[in-house]
Amino acid sequence: MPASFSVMGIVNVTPDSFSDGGEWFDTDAAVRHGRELAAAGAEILDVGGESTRPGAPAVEAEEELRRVVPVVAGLAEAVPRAVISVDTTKAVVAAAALDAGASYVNDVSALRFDPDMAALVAERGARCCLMHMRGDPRTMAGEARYDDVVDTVRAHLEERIEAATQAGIPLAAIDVDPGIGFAKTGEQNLELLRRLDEIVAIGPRVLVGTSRKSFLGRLTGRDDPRQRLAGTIATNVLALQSGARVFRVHDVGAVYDALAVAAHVVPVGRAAPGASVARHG
Ligand code: HH2
Repeated sequence: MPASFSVMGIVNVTPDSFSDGGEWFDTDAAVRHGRELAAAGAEILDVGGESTRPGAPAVEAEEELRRVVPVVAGLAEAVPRAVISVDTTKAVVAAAALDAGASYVNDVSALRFDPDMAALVAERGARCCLMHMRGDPRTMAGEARYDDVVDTVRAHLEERIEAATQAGIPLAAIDVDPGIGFAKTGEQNLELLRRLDEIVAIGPRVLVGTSRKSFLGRLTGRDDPRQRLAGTIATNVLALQSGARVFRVHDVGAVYDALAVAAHVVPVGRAAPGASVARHG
């Protein structure tokens, strides 16, 4: 029996994302892109309207709503079998996305930036991802100082799981993410991947997001983020081997195929809830 995994396809409805800013800014283009990602194997479609690249400007809620909600609604109708995720730190955006058909909240602040977010996720019975980050995208580059990055990330995620469950979110509805590239140096990203089993040991399903990130470019000499697919595949396959089960990527087809093959080789761990290796037709 192969290991189970889910691919989360990235639908950036932004003018300024680090690798594909502007490509899917138009609603129809974003919905078309999401449909293609689902056909290529994405079980989850992660719709975001605010870039989190280091130094990215904040986006007002009104503008984020305008970007994200029509795309979530379009995808919920066009790809009803997909799990639609909203990549936001704002409760008002998450609420509108949940109304429009999303059922997963990917909050890179792990429910910290908006005091209404945890209660919203709990009330709506949504699934969520709690990710490690320090500061915010404007300040995080200066905060990559740790005695032991893995120990710090693990303790932070355990604290955020406690906060989320206290707010009424069931443990089974929580995924955790070490936040590759968020307030981390390249070496710290590699250390997290090397010791990812320590994050897996926390308990919840682990999501990783290495796709096209700059540490891959530095290791391979690839300045253009679109040329970082091989590095993306290598890190995702290694993460699968370490027990991660959700893979947030731009290039869904290639990563899906790599994981589908690797899943037949890695030891089968705990089954991930709701995960499967069947590609959507
Ligand atoms: N990375 C990005 C955005 N959201 N969410 C989770 N859970 N994990 C990640 O690693 C993660 C994330 C950054 O990638 P991208 O969306 O392509 O870029 P941008 O933030 O510039 O739109």
